[in-house]
Amino acid sequence: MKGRKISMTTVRLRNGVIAGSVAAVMMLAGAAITAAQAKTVKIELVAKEVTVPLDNQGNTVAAWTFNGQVPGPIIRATEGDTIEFTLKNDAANKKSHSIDMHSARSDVLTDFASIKPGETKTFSYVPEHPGVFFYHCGSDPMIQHIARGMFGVVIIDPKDPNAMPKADREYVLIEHQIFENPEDVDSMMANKWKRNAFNAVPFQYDPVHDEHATQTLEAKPGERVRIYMVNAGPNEFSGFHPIAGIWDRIYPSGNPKNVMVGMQNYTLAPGDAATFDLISPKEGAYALVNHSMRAALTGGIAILMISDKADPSMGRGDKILVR
Ligand SMILES: [Cu+2]
Repeated sequence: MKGRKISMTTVRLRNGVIAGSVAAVMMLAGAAITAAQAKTVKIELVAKEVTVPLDNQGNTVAAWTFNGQVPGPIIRATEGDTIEFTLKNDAANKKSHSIDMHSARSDVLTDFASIKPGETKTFSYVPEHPGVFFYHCGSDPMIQHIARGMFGVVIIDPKDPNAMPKADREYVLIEHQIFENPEDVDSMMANKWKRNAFNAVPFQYDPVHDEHATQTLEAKPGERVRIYMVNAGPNEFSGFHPIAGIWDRIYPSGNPKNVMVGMQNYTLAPGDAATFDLISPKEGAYALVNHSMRAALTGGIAILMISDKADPSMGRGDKILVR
């Protein structure tokens, strides 16, 4: 097309957030079309069978992962972008792996099908709904591929920047159960999990219940703290509650059109996700929990410290998913 210029750049941030390219500057007959109207985001995930941290004391476990980390990288784009997605199965792996992308309308038999070690697949889609979505490996047995760590979050920001109140800080929490023996699929089917966690490590953000925990989530009084919460399961429902707080707003599936206010608890089914906003009027602490006590007391607690001295880097940039 005469007068049309398209350029694309993919941006991969340090923290494993794979985010929007500064893409597609299009000029048609002298009229500029903004990047928001025509952006292509290239995403590449690599299935890797590696060892990852299991607890706050430095013990590790043989995991199956995306990009060598549990959870996998945050994938972030804007409603209406084109996502060009590539999955590679590392040649050093022993198992087939796949992607099940909840933010896509796609084809389970081709796009979501398993690939063998050394193979690669690519497909494109346009995320038409803003929100927060689960992604995971769907290879057989799916319960084991999820339980061993092959999951992550997709955040699709609304095209309208004013669709939701602006968040001052953002955090990703992906809840999941941990089984004693990652090879024992029977125990997974029997739901005999031993511990529960946000983001791979039980009590990772809870020095109250684990003296080896070294960090908490942080914010200042009056700030709107936005939690992107995913229930990776593989089996348990999660009743997400802020002890000592009330959710200012909850957006099921993270869509700004699905808004609930003044909520104490909201249930996420396995495979579901939602956006939770919290504002504290004063200094103090919240304990963000799955209010199912077995889940909370085996690791599903995250402390959100509210302080005037909150670290300005927390909940921003590479500290949205705190590792
Ligand atoms: Cu897998």
